[in-house]
Amino acid sequence: MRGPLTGAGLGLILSAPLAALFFLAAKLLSIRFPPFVGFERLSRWLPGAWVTWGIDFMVGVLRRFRVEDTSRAAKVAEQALALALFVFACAVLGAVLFAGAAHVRRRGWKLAWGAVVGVGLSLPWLDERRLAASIGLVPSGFIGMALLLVWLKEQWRKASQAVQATRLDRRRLLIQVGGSSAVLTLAGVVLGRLATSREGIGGAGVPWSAMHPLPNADDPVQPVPGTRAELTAVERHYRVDINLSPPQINEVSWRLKVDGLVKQHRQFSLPELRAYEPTHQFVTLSCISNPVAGDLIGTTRWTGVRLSRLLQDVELLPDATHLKMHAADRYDEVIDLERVRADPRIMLAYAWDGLPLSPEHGYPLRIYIPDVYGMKQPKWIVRIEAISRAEPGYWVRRGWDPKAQVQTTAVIDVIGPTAVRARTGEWVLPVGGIAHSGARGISRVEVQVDDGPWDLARLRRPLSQTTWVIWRYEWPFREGRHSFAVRAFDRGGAPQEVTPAPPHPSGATGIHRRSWPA
Ligand SMILES: Nc1nc2c(c(=O)[nH]1)N[C@H]1C(S)=C(S)[C@@H](COP(=O)(O)O)O[C@H]1N2
Ligand SMILES: [Mo]
Repeated sequence: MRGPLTGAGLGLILSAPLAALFFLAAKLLSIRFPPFVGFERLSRWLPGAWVTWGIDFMVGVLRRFRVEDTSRAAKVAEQALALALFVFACAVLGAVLFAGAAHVRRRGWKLAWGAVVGVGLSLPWLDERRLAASIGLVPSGFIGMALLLVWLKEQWRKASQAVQATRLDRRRLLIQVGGSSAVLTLAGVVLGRLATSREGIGGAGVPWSAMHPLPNADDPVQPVPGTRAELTAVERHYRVDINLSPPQINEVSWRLKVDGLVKQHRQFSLPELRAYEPTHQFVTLSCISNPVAGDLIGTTRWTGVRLSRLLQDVELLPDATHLKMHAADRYDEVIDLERVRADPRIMLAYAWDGLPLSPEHGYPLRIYIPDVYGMKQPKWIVRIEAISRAEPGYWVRRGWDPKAQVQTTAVIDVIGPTAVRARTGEWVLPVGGIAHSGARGISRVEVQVDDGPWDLARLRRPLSQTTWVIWRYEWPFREGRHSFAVRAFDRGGAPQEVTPAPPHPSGATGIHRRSWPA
């Protein structure tokens, strides 16, 4: 038993320099970081229910710790998990290697065994999108590590068999291995970082919002200070997707392919798409995993080409009824052609707030579909395929609502912090927040304090029919501790769902409550 354990320990130590080497090499070869590839593969592979549970759990923990930016923290947590998985695999490699090598005498066979185990364990980390480069890198890394381990096993044995000062010899070996590992790790990370800083992708320029007033700037209903920003800065917009690092797409070689049930396959370059008359729309995008009052929701100004307009230049065959959108990360979703033809707001977007999409948010092209959660709206689109029937998309296949229509919700962002003197002379406590109902708008927001009646809040004119609405309420102040609740009604007067439901499978519902003072 000592053998495999020692092997696992040495594998654990060596996983650090191997990861650092991969980090540097991945940058230089422009392939994805192998530990991330393995984790992404696993997350696409596991049953949807497990992944959903994992995401819910993570969002829950992050919220409990009141993390500022859930989606960013979640990505960091996932990346840490990916590294942990990689370290674990290296420990397994060490254990298997030591266990097997104990049964072979000849040095040649030991080395052969090392190579076999190395190749075997390298398979899950290969990047299928850059197979050649990744086959050049990953197996050699693992084989190198395996051979090093075989050699170390020999050294370990010698150290153990030395006539005297056994402990010391072993300790010296460990210190040597650990020390060189640390140095190599540091070097790999530093060099890798240097290689990254040279990449610098686009994104330069001035956002639209820095040069233009918002369309509702003159509205007399101003947000209560402490309400979230009405227009989310793009770098503060939540990010949710199935990747640990976003697909890096080169605009020069990228094409939007349109094929399937079409008379003739078409390809569009980004300049060709930009040459169409652009359409602009203020949009609130929300993740279906967003809990009531969560931060997986954001609003910005989308620019793109109307999908219905683009389709005029593609000859669809009569039996085409749906469009399947394929993304560079192998994400996919399907949309009804009737809906596309009926809704001119549906666009293929290439800009947010006047700037090209960032790599995280779908550069170079993503779709906007009003009234549905983000899961229905692929980023990094590379291909649109005309098909003749509905098909479940990525998250639908994993158990989420096929329609994924945005739920009506209202959120209290801020209470107070203190009562203020109103113009009428009485003391009021300002309360403010947002309400959102996809593209169905908000007609009414009501606030209830303690067991009092539901009272109307004032609504600020929204940026568009497809964004959240900012509301505010002046509560006639009374001393003591109070509980505040808020509820919303959509444009048609339909009340929000007040029964609490978790995000899975159809989006979170329920009344948001807060007490004051906190
Ligand atoms: N290609 C691709 N598109 C995707 C996803 C993804 O994983 N891959 N995630 C979807 C989900 S679940 C959401 S909530 C939105 C989030 O968009 P954002 O990260 O720009 O806020 O992207 C959607 N589009
Ligand atoms: Mo999402």
